Amino acid sequence: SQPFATCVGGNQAETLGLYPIVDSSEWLKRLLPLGITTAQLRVKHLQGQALKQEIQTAVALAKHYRCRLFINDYWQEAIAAGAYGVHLGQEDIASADLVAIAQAGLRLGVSNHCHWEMARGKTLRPSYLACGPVFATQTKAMPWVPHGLAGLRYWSQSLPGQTLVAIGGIKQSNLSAVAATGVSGVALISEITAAQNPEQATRQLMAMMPGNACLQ
Ligand code: TZP
Ligand code: MG
Repeated sequence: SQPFATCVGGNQAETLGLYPIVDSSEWLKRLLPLGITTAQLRVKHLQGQALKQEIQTAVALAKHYRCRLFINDYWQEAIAAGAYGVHLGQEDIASADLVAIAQAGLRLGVSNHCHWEMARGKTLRPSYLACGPVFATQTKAMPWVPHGLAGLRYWSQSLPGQTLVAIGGIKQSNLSAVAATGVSGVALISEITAAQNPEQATRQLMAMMPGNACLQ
């Protein structure tokens, strides 16, 4: 299998594709067999040994299905489990050891909600910059003005070669327009996890974003 590049691979755009964010390895068991190529484990309800175990289970599943799995927040547990990457918010940066993450060979994704954060996020040279919210969302309190499609186009044109991930309020009805802005990945929570039939919703969303590639 391909060795993981360090998190400073930020000047090399890659296609991340449809990027579901879920809160348990149970979700990954349901979604990864469908061919998901990038996913995030965003656990907010576990700690200690249970958290470590959940991250290890998720990483093992991701390796089995050759999916790029980013672990939200828990960078130490992600390093210990040999995860593909870590996803951090700007508020997490000060307390995270970015050098340790890079030296362990993990990728880094960073959340960005406004121009100021995009500028700061860019200086970290992450594997991808997440731009959100694209549209209004109920999933997480978002006191920022949504980037909108025009904002996403602006970022993809002004940061050529930078891997960008769109997030926030993305649904089947707007996915094609979001993908057409030139972003490398499209992250979604509720459109998948709150769907009546999450597997069917995922298949339909994937079909709208062809060309997803698994790790070799
Ligand atoms: N960061 C920016 S928007 C968002 C996060 C975590 C929530 C996205 O959830 P949804 O349900 O896809 O709008
Ligand atoms: Mg965080």
